[in-house]
Amino acid sequence: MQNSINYDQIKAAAVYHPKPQNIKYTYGTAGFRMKADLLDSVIFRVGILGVLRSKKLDSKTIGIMITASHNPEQDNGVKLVDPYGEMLEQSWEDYATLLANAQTEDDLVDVIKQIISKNDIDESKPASVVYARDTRPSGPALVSALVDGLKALNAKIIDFGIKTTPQLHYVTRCYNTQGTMDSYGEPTEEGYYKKLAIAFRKIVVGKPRLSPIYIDAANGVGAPKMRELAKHIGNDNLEVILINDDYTTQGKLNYQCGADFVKTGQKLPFGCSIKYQDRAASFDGDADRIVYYYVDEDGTFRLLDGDKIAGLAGGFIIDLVKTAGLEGINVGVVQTAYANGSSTTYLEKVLNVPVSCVPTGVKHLHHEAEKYDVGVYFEANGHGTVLFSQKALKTIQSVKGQTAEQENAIEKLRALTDLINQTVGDALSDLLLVEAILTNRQWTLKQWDQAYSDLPNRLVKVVVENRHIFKTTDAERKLVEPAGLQEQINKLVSEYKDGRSFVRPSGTEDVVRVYAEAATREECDKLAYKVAGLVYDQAGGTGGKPKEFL
Ligand code: 16G
Ligand code: MG
Repeated sequence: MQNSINYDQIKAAAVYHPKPQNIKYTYGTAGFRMKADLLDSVIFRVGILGVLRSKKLDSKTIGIMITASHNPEQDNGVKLVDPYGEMLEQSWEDYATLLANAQTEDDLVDVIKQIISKNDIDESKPASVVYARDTRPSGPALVSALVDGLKALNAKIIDFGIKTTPQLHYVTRCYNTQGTMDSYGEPTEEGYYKKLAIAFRKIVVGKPRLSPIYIDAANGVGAPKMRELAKHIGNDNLEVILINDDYTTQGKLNYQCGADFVKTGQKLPFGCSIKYQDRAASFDGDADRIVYYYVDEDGTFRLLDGDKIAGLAGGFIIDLVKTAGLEGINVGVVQTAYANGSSTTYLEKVLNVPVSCVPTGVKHLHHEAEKYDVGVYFEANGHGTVLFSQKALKTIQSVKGQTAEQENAIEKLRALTDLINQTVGDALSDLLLVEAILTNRQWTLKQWDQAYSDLPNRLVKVVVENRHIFKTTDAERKLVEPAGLQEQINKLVSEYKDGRSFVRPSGTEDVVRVYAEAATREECDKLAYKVAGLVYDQAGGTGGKPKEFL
């Protein structure tokens, strides 16, 4: 009875991980995320949930990642990864929330029993969990809380050490597909690098190497991992210069650097002094986002965000599919409301691809992208990937080209299916994707940028008494509640050329976000702050009205 659940054992372990009073935890878009010192009991319970999920899914290995991505260093967080490397099934998010909020040991046991009975879980099934963490100083203590939770339910525990979030997603899928037809790769860090490096070399073979790429690693886990990956690829294929790679000095993680800093502030990260014609990119703290940038002749900062990457990747893949003569394979792109209006127009009108818009959050994009044979999804913030359906994979694997040109395109598509992380957006894999495409096209960042010009855009945060009164529809592009507010926003928007604006409650911060774009920078800023002011006045704004640019 090694595997069955011993409730006394769970209670005894839970005593060491008491839930603080007066806190309500919620498993949100990115799992649990908050100040690290509030997370001990939560992580212990996430361990328990991971074990239950594994038992439910016939002993498949579940992944658990301890990270708070681009948040400040004092925060931390945790999320669960399902067997094929996808986000935890949505219906289980509620169980995570229930477990986290069980106040006493007895409450905790009650919730566990509820989950077991609702899901008809066979308690005697063995369970297996693989976990990793990023470089945050709070990581080790949280890992030990996690391990206590896993041990309390006698799970098989695999410690994957310090890793990027996408590496944990990768390894989870590897464990669950080992020895099957869909084997995803070797379940090791080394296996990950090899798979990516081999694929990259296949795509760039015979093409002159580009100039070096500066990588701002946000002083996070992406720094050591990128260094490792670069070794596997070799300097003759890709020249990488790391900056903000100090992941051991406390206080530096994400501080004035990283993809989120660059995207939000639309400026260079600290420590980056690139010149005209240099090429640079930023990862976020757990290396699942990437944005590119350069400076123009006149020193203007130019950002190539997730939308630009979607355009670049979409265009390249469509060309390859056409050249390979695989007309039966449809390519589609998935975006969120934050996608720049110009990018959507470019995709629809120039590349002629279908574009879907879904609510913010990787799980929404991922699921929508699965509907295409080849589904490209990117959030403007730089999180994204390309998914190949079973049908596409089979075709690409088996088809034979009639001409050398066709065969070459098929070979490249084949390599892309290995190069691109199929589980989740991955800064390392996405970097190689972009570099591979630019190397093939022999494009500078400026040439890539010329596909379309972004409409000026602005994001403003509004602090309100209760952000949960905001309800949206139409992939978050319209407010349903508070009643009447959307009509007022529409009226404002209609006064600006190419104006667009929407309002949604954040899933990761206690704020409401206002997005606006318009034909000129000035108009865009005005629109953004007018809408923000409207929200503040009409929906319980607190702590000062946002009023810059008005
Ligand atoms: C999380 C999401 C990201 C989304 C962001 C929005 C995942 C893994 N991550 O980081 O996709 O863009 O939240 O944050 O789903 P917001 O709701 O605070 O605007
Ligand atoms: Mg991240």
